[in-house]
Amino acid sequence: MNKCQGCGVLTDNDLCERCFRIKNYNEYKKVDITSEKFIDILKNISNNDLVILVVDLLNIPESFDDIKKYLKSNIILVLTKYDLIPFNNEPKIIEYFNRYELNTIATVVISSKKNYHLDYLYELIIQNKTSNKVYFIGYTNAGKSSLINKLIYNYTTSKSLITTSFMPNTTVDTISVLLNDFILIDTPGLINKYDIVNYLDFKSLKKLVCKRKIRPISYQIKGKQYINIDKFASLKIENNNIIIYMPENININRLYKKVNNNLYSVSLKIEKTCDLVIPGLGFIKIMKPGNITCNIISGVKIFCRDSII
Ligand SMILES: Nc1nc2c(ncn2[C@@H]2O[C@H](COP(=O)(O)OP(=O)(O)O)[C@@H](O)[C@H]2O)c(=O)[nH]1
Ligand SMILES: [Mg+2]
Repeated sequence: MNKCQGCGVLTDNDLCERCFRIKNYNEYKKVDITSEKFIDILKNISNNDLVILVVDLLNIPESFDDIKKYLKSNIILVLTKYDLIPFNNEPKIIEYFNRYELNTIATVVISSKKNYHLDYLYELIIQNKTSNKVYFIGYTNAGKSSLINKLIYNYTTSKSLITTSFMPNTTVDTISVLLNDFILIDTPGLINKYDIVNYLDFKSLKKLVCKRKIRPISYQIKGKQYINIDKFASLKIENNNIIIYMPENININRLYKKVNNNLYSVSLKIEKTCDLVIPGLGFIKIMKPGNITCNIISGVKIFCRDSII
């Protein structure tokens, strides 16, 4: 048995059946893995090995406590999918991440898709690696495998590709790839069990895929109004201004009276301007204090954070 080059699972061939089907037929199959496997991998990273923590700028986790708990190595924080976000104040974005108190030696904003800042990141890796291993960690779907593929494509003559997809848990086990004289190690990634991706079928998951830069949608809300976000969520808001940052295929509309749905209801008291985050879906900037009722698919945990823009 050897490891599948696409996802790390044990297989008799170079590529397992699932990766073969994703690559050749665009056919996806969801696999269930747990965070325990990833935590075991984290615990086994030596303090000497450099770690690249990959964060999706569109899906920033509420905290990094799990990662901080198990990881003692130096971290290069990589904020990716910059091509998708409609704000371009890089110093401000980088400064925003100070609040997480990660053990970072550098922070860089990149886009694997647009090859943005990959040269800079490559230099940082070369300068800061203290062993021949560099681990890529973060939440599932953050863009770890895409980043490794881009580094291999840019800086080696190798053609091997790790499987990437918009489905969670594409990478199943560690995958090692050689980047000249050192090894890049891809990992499955931590699962946020409160992320909406865990509760959607294939068709809905496809809607979450963001193909181009997000176009924010603003609403001035006078009196009591309802904002419907596809079948996924609905907000009851009074006298406020909001800006919605979500993928273009999500259907968003405003209603003046309530429609029945079987979503789970959460009441929020907003004290100051903040972002209301729906993990995996996007976020809504709420400009004024007030009460908001959010109806959401049961199991998804929304949260408020200081506004990033
Ligand atoms: N627009 C954009 N999409 C990206 C970027 N990096 C990754 N993605 C997409 O994000 C999804 C998850 O990527 P993947 O590399 O499989 O994430 P992983 O689970 O962390 O390995 C895929 O649909 C990728 O095409 C990026 O820089 N820009
Ligand atoms: Mg992956």
